[in-house]
Amino acid sequence: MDKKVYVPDPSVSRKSHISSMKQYEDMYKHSIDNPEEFWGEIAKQFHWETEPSKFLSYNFDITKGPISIKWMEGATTNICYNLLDRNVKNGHGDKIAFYWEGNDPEDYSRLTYKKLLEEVCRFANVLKSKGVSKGDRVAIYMPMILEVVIAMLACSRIGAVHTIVFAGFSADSFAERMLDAKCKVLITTDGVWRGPKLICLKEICDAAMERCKNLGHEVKNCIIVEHLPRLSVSQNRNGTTKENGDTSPEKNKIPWTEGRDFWWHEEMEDASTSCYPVWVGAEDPLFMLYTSGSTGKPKGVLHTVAGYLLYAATTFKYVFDYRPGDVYWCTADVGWITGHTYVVYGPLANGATSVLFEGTPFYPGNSRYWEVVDKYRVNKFYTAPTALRALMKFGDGPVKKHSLSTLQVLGSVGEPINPEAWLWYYVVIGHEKCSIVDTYWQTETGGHLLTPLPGCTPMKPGSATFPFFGVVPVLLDENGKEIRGPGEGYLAFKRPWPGIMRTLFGNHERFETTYFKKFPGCYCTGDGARRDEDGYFWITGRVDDMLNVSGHLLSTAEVEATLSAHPNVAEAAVVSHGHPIKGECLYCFVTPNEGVKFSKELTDELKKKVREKIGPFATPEVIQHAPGLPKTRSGKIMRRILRKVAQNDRNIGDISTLADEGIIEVLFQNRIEIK
Ligand code: 6R9
Repeated sequence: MDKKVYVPDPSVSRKSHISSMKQYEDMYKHSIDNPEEFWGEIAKQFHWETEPSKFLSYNFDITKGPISIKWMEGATTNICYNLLDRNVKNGHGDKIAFYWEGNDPEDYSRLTYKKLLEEVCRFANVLKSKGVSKGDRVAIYMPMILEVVIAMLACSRIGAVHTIVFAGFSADSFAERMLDAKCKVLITTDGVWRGPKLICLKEICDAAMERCKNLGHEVKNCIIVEHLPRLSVSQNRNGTTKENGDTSPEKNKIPWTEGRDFWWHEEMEDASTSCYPVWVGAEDPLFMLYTSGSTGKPKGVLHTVAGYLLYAATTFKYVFDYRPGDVYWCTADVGWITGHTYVVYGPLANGATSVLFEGTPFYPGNSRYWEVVDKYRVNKFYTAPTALRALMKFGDGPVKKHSLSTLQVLGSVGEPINPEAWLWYYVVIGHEKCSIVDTYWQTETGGHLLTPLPGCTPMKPGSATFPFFGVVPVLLDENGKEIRGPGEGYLAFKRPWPGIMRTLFGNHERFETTYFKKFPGCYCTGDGARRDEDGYFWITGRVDDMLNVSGHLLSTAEVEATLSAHPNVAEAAVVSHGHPIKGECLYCFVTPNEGVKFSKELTDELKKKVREKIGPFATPEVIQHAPGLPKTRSGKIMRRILRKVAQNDRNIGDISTLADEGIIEVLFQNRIEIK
C-alpha cells in the first residue's frame, strides 16, 4: 500500500504557488546556490528600520571554533510591527486575524488586524508599566484564547522575550522553567475548561511562583485574564466576591496576592492603544521555548528575530500554499513550537485569517473538529497524527455528518504518520482531492525542514518527502560517513536555514554538545531516516528507538506501522527489550479499537502480519494489551517509559511531560514476562 504514489490533482496544481517538481527543483537550487539572494528577495516584503551589514555568517563545525549562526546581522526591525502595523498599513486592518472558537461551541468571537494591533499596544503599555523592558523574560501560562496572542506580540513589540509553558504542565515543571529563564512577569488566566473539566490555572501559577521564590527567584508580577466570567465567583482584590449565578462558589475562588497580582482587564482599562515598537537587532532573542531532553533538565531553545520571521513566513506561505481569502486552522496549542510558528507568527506574517481553537477534538462530541471546519469554511487544516488516530477509533460516522467541502490542504506534524492514518486523512477527511503535507521539523528548527508542497510534490503515505528551500539534509552512518543514494542513517543538516535556533538559553556548551558534537559540520536531529530509490525521506523515529534483532537493524516505527495497519488496532508502540539469544527483541504495546476485545487470536494475527510484512526476524516476542499509551502532553508516545515497563523497572525518571500518569500502573499490571 505504501508503494503507491499520490499525484496532486492537476486542477489543484494549476493554482498553486509551486505547480511542478521542476519549479520546486529550480527554486531549491537557487536557495542553495545563493541563499543571500533567495532570502534577500523574501526579506524585501518586510520592514527593516536599518538594513543588514552582513546577510549570513555561520560556523557549523565545532572543530573550527564555537558554533554560531547569524542572519541579517546589523539589521534592526520589530516582528510585531511586521505582523500587525505593516498589514494594517497595507489595507488589511479590517481583515479577520483570528476567529476564536471556545471550548463551548456557544463561545466564539473574532479579532481584526486593526483591533489586534490596538490590543497588543495596550498590553505592551501594561507590560512597560510593570517594569518589563527589552531582553526581560515573560512567562505565559494560558489556554488558547485571544489574549495569549496579544500577550506574545506585546512582548515582541517591546523586545521582551516570551517563554510559553503549556498550561498542562504541573506547578513544579512550570517553576523549573520559570526559574531557568528568570522570568520577571507571569501572564495567566483564572482558569480554563478543557472539555468537561475545569482547571484552575491561577492556583497552579501560585504554587509555581511560590516554588521559584523558595529557590531564590521572585516573579515580580502576575497578570490574570478573567476567562471564566459566566461562572466566576472570584475574590477580587478588596476581598469581596462577585457572583454570576454559579452554584459552587468555593470551587471557583481564585487565590490572590495583593501587590503582585493584577487583573488584565483592570490594567488594560486606561492603557493607551498606541505603543511605538522597540527596534531590535536581527539576532536579538524573540522567544524561548523549553523542550524536554531525554535526560537532564529541559532545554531552553532560543529563537531570534529576523531569521525566524523570514522562515516562519516563507514556510507558511509555500507549505500551506497560502493565498488571500484562505481560512487556515492549526489545532496545535501555543505551548508548543507548532503553535508559535504556525498559529501565530507564520499566519500573521502573511496577513492570513486563522481559527484559534480552545477546545478538544472530543467535546462536546467526536465530530467537533469537522463542525469547526464547516462553521468557518476552513480550507487549510493542520493537526497531529495522534489526533487523527484518536478520531479514527470512532469510525467514519462522526465525519460523514459534515461536508468538509472547503478543505484543500491537510497538514500533519509531530510524529511519523502511519499509512492508515494518512489514507484516512486523504480519503475520509480530504475526499481524495486535498494535498497532504507531512511536515517534519523540531522545536529547535523553528519551522518545516522536510515536507511535500501542495499541488506539487507527488505524495507517498508516511514520507515527509523532500527538503524545504535552503535546507540540506544528509544521512550519516555511525562514523559520520555520508550515505548517498538509498539507505538509512542518522538525519542531519549541513548548513543553517534562517529559522534554526541560535543557542540553548544560558548554556551554549550544552547546545554545541547536543546538536553539533556527534557529527562535526552538521546539525544532528537525533532522528533516524531512510531515503528510498526516488530520493524520498522517511523518518524512522528517534535514534534511541532503533534496535538490533539478531543482527538486523530495525526501527520500531516500521513495526508500529505494521501493527496499526490491522483493522482492529487503534494504536501501537514498540520498544526493544533484551533477549538472551537474539540480543534484542520486540516488545509491543497494542491499543485495540473501541469495542474490540484484546484476544489471543488478535495477537496471533498481529505476529503473523509482522512476520509477513517485515520478516521472521522481526516477529514480536510479546504483544501486551495497552488500554492507553503514555504520551507527552503534545501527544508523542513516550517509549522511554514503555522500555521501563518491558523491563519491569519502576525507576521511570522524569515524567513532567507525561499527560496521564495513571496509565503507567495499568501497563505495569498488564506486563508480560519474557519466557
Ligand atoms: C514540530 C515538533 C520534534 C520531533 C522530531 C521527530 C518528531 C515531528 C514529524 C516527526 C516524523 C514528522 N516529528 N514531525 N517525525 N514525521 N512529520 O513536533 O517539534 O515537539 O520539538 O518534536 O518530533 O522525532 O525530532 P518537537
